[in-house]
Amino acid sequence: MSLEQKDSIIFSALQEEMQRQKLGLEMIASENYVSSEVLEAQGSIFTNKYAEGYPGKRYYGGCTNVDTIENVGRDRLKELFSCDHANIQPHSGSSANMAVYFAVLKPQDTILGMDLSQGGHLTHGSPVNFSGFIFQSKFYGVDEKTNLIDYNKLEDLAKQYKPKLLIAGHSAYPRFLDFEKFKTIADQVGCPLMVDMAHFSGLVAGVVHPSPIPYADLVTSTTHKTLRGPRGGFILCKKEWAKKVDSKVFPGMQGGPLPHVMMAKAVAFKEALEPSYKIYAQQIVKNAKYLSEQLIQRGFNLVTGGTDNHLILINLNNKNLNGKEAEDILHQAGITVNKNTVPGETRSPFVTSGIRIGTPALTTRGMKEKEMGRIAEWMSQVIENRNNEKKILNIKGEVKKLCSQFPLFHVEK
Ligand code: DSN
Repeated sequence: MSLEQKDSIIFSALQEEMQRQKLGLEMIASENYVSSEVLEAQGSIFTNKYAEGYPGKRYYGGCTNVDTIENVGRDRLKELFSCDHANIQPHSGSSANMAVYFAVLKPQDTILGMDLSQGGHLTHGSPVNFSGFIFQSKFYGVDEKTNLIDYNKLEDLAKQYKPKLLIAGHSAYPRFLDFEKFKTIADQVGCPLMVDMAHFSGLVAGVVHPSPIPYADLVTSTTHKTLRGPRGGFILCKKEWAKKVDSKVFPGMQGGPLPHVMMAKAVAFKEALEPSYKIYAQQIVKNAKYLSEQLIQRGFNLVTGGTDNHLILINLNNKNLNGKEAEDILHQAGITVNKNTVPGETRSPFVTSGIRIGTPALTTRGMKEKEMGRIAEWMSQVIENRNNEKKILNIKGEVKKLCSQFPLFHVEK
């Protein structure tokens, strides 16, 4: 029996989601479209298998094939990022971070991470997250004028708080990070440096972003953002941390891994090792830079005045609407973005003063600078004409037309 016959409500939600993904402009900076091969792997029968443990050391029988995919996945990941050790079992970026914290810290130890409201991540010490209630979290942020990380202040804070772990990484910072500087500061206070490269790991793999590997003691990432793999996480580390990290992922924090997801990760890592992936990563950045210029020309206020990576943060105060209103109105025109806090935020995280946009998913569809120019114009038109329903519907029609010219391979097959 097909899914359609067996479970019509779920089937119809899937159909509608396919239409949404096909006919809309996906501009959430942390999303992407996986290849049909990654999709095939994640939908495979490996989902049936328990495989607690690691290759050659499992707590279940019948793990020969899981061992193969996990070994291949780890080897590909080590090759991709030139690192000593890889663990591909974390179910997500959050669980990768949790395993690293458990490997390095004791409850109540101090961590120093980037403030969530200034571009950091929930799991870097936010009081509403496990990282904030298990550990003493302290934060660094950006300079009030430039909105760039204030490394001098960071150094002072590190000396003041003496963290047991310094965390670099962000979910809404449009510039490169100075990993050498982070490492120098960590060394000064005698703590390890963890880099959460979830947002930009695909750019590191594509050699269009500095690599944290030479500097960081431990690196975490998701697999589904710029890296274009299945939803999941991984950890890379120097040899001396390998045993501790592995034991904190399993049995410390997780039970059985998700073999179908590890398989899909391995497929995605192979794709990222191919020369075509470098061209993809270059185009993500070219698109983001061009889109930035086009938005600036239309009077948008970009945090830091542009971007080095795949994401753009827009402060909407000069456009007289908040982040939530912008997210809603752009959605009506078929453009998906997310509201986001901006440095110096005065509104709640449910409202915000900004939006965050990104180019990884559009670039996967094959869109280039020409399309970025059209999108900037539509975004501007939608926001300037937010009370003009007819105008917004017209733009929605244009968006659909553009999307039909850039089919989604796995949906169209
Ligand atoms: N939620 C992710 C993002 O959108 O950046 C980070 O985990």
